[in-house]
Amino acid sequence: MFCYQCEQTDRSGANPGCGGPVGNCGKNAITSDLQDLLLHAVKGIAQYATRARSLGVPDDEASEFILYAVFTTLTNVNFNPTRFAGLLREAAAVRDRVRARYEEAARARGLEPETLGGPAAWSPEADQDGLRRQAGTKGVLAGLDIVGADVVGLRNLHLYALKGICAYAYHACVLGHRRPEIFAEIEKAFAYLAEDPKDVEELFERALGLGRLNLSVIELLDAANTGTFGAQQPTAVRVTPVKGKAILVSGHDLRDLAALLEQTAGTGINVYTHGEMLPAHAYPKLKAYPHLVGNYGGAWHDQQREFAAFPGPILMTSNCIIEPHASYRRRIFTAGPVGWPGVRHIADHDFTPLIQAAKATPGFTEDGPEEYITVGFARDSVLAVSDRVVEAVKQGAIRHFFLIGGCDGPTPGRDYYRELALALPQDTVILTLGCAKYRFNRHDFGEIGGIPRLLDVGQCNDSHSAIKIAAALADAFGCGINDLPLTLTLAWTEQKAIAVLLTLLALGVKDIRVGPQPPAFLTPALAERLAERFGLRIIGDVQADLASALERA
Ligand code: SF4
Ligand code: SF3
Repeated sequence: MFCYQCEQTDRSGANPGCGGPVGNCGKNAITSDLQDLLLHAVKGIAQYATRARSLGVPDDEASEFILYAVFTTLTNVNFNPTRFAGLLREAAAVRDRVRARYEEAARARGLEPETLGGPAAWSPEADQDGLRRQAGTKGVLAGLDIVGADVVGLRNLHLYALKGICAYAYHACVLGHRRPEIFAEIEKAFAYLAEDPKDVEELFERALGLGRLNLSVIELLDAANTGTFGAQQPTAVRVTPVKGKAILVSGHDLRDLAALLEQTAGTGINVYTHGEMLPAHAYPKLKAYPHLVGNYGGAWHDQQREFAAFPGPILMTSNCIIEPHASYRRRIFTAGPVGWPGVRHIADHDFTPLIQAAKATPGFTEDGPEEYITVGFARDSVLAVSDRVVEAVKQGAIRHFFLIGGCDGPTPGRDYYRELALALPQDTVILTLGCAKYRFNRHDFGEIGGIPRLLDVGQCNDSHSAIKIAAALADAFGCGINDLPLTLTLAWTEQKAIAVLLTLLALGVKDIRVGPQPPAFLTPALAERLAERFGLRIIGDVQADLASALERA
């Protein structure tokens, strides 16, 4: 096993990365190896899929399989080796189907079909040991001794951005929003990786191309969410318990939440959001369910303590799951790409077992004190008051905007984001998205002329909304995004953040600060290049960063 895809990777040695029997997230070596092999298999599907598509016989089911399979390999999604062994067999079958379509289409046109090598020629060994043996040469450091660390780092930048892109595209897809050109681009990018590219310049530029691809994907996801559930509206969300039976829903998948709300309607069971599910309260078609009563707990890394204390079953719809304690292992369930060995998985949106578990658990025996936070400042809510915002800036009532977005995590250095938010002067506005906001979103930041100082744009999945807001402000002021009084400070944990970062860079956004630690797969030379071209920097001292941001304003 070797994995260095996330911020919490082991940095204790000279070369950062999780090796040994278990990674810092709890992913064991078997699972990690099978994930590597699954990504190899996906590259093989993509090799044939690109050719089938170019002959006019795309296989959309194969494209959707790629989204799902890749999503399972994101940090803190799926830890179940049995599921990966199954996915590997499915991947081989999907690849065979796509190959057959391609070959048939080629012959129908009088062409001799190509016989492809590399990942396309892989066939799975019969058992887990055999699969792990195959994985041995397919890890993320493959070719290091031949092509060097920069090339390997750039290949992995592609791979991890693609993981984020596939996760976002999967969320859009399950809501019925698919675009053939997005499938095509994802397949092309995996097929490109299958060729073991070596050209640093080309890899670098194509990485920015993945940023542009992700922009299309998050735009599609925005359309999927708002098209299905309505545009987010500013909404006060209760953050304390309501007496009664309870179910907790975590992760990012709004469709799962909607299905659960429908199935629990009229049962007397209350539904709470956790972690990245918080913005769900802002969607008209979700908040219409009166039993969606509130938000419970904070960001994902506190879940072992919080889930142990929650008096009902819990549903994990996407990242981030961590090893369930024995105290709640019988009442946590997974759905979609998520998995943990021994945890019950709901594959068909029939949440009956969860509802039964809720009825059998005590629920909250009394109401907590009434406390609320406000969410729902996605693009429509902010653009609705953009005249007032622009006026407040012109009059000097708002001096600067800080977007503090991205992921929270257990690693050191993350208090930076809370300290920064609390240190910001009263004439500044904070935009948040992702789960990093849990470090400070219970704080009362007050208002500026009726505009809340803390505006939560939503999940990390709502980053398109933040880009729209910035673009609208730039329009209103007749300037570019880089000329706005706006500082972007990002926290990252997993691979969706990599995709979003590439999107921002592809849009030409400069001087982003990211932390707490740089990605381990970026070599010093690559980090230097990003710093030179985009001014991308790692977070430093709160007061010094704040002073430099306000000085630039
Ligand atoms: Fe380590 Fe992160 Fe990989 Fe888990 S996902 S094994 S913590 S680098
Ligand atoms: Fe958080 Fe896992 Fe990324 Fe969606 S829930 S921001 S870390």
